[in-house]
Amino acid sequence: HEQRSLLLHSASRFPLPPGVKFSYGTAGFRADAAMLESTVFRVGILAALRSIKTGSTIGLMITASHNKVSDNGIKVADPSGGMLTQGWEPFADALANSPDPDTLIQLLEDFVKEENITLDGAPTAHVLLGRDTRPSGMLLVEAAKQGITSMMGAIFTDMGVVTTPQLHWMVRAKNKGIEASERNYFDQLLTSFRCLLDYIPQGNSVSNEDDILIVDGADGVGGEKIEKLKTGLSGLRIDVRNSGGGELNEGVGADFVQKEKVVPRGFGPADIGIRCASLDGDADRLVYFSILPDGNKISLVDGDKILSLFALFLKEQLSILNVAEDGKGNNSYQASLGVVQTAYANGASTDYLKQLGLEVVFTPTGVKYLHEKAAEFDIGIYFEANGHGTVLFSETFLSWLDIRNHELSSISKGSEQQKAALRLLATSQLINQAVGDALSGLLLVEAILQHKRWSIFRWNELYQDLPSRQLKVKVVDRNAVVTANAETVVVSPIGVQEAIDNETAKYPQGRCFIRPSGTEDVVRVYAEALTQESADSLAHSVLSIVD
Ligand code: NG1
Ligand code: ZN
Repeated sequence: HEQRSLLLHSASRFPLPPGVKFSYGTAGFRADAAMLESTVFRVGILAALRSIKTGSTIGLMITASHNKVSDNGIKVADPSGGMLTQGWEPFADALANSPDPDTLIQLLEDFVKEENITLDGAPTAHVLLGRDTRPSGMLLVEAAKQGITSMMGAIFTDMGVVTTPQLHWMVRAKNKGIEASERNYFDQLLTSFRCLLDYIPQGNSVSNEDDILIVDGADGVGGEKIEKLKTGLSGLRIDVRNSGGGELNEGVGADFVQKEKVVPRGFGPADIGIRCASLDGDADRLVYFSILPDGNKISLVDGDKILSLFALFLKEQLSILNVAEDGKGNNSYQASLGVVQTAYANGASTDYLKQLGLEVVFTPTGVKYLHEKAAEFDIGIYFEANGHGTVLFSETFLSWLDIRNHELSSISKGSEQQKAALRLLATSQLINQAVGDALSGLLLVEAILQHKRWSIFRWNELYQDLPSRQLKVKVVDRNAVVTANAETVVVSPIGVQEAIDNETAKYPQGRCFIRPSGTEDVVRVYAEALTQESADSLAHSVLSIVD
């Protein structure tokens, strides 16, 4: 009928490029931007279907994050603002790879039946679109629009150039009935940041005028957004560099800084001693660093250490809150606090977190896994070592906190307990509940450092990272490597794990694992050991097992 001919017509304008195979991967589809038009068009259709199915607004973000400027990608945000439900990933793969319009339509018909999606009557769908600063984004966003509108009843709102976490935040807000504009996003961040500064313990609030934070914007979208944020910001001085003048992600950004451990472009000896931070190209990753005396190498403060700082602060607030007036713990709520890491977390961070008495859980790489696990706690903190992470608060705990805050404001207004309740509430507003967000993460780090009157050096001393090395290697078929136990063990090909174990055993405190990347055509090797030399040597010998 009508829908069918509409789809046939538009699909014929987006032929599949020959000889490529698309896979939804750890972070949606990614490839050379020139290959992606048909994929983005098809994901537009998928997003419209997902919106019809859920009765909610869905997000589509066009970005290739920290990858090079000639790449691009597309991912879907579900109604909660989180990643696309894993159950739809096989459909996304099939859709992206279907060879011609007829097969595509057959696939859609089958899927619609299987998922009980009703297209009769007057279905409605709404998709929020966003893109990063990549030049290819403009063309690709048009393909997405074509995909969306080839489903009858589907409309889109183009949010223009936004950070990935902004788009996810907007989807979440929209579905909660909150106005989903950029202004609202900034207002929420600024208000909750202000609140955290207002409740800094007496005597700690003297802010040093010379104290400045320098942010490397990776020449992506983050820099310009921080500039906007700054216009409403007080209590923090930020200097932004690499905010779009140079080549995206080239010698700049969180991925570069974390992997290479050298200063990004635009930084140098003049910045020694200053607190610096790096975002990635779409501003969902954040790492901190300070420049070492040689003016080129850096001391890295990675995602694990951001996680540790958050964990320490939140644990402290919870324990202040749980000391009841009558000393019997009345009206206390045993909130569960847990942290989620991947195998890439530095072993020293895991030891530190366990010493704090926290529950540490491991999942495979990929935000979707970490997020899901963190959502099982009242306060769940997750971070990848590369700086992607956030803190999730359960609805139950937030409701309790809200009531408790009201109680406290009548029985002990201004008490330490009430302040702790307010700090926790503000943190839940500041930190993005949809996905890891460099901007909100940065404000939370800054608020906690001021709260504790800590320098970046004091923070970095929480524990000492074990030396590590990450390598990657192109192989014929990376998916021949199959892992288990949160990617720490290779189950196939047979014999590989044994060979890795044999190598690892040669190094004191050695730890090593391999896994196929979900975003690049490589197998990744990670090694950790007591010295940098041994971490390097372990990584290289394991690399030669794979190669
Ligand atoms: P892959 O390529 O699957 O390792 C990388 C990161 C992930 C995650 C995704 C999405 C590493 C080792 N891996 O995934 O943590 O951030 O990109 O961007 O950093
Ligand atoms: Zn990113």
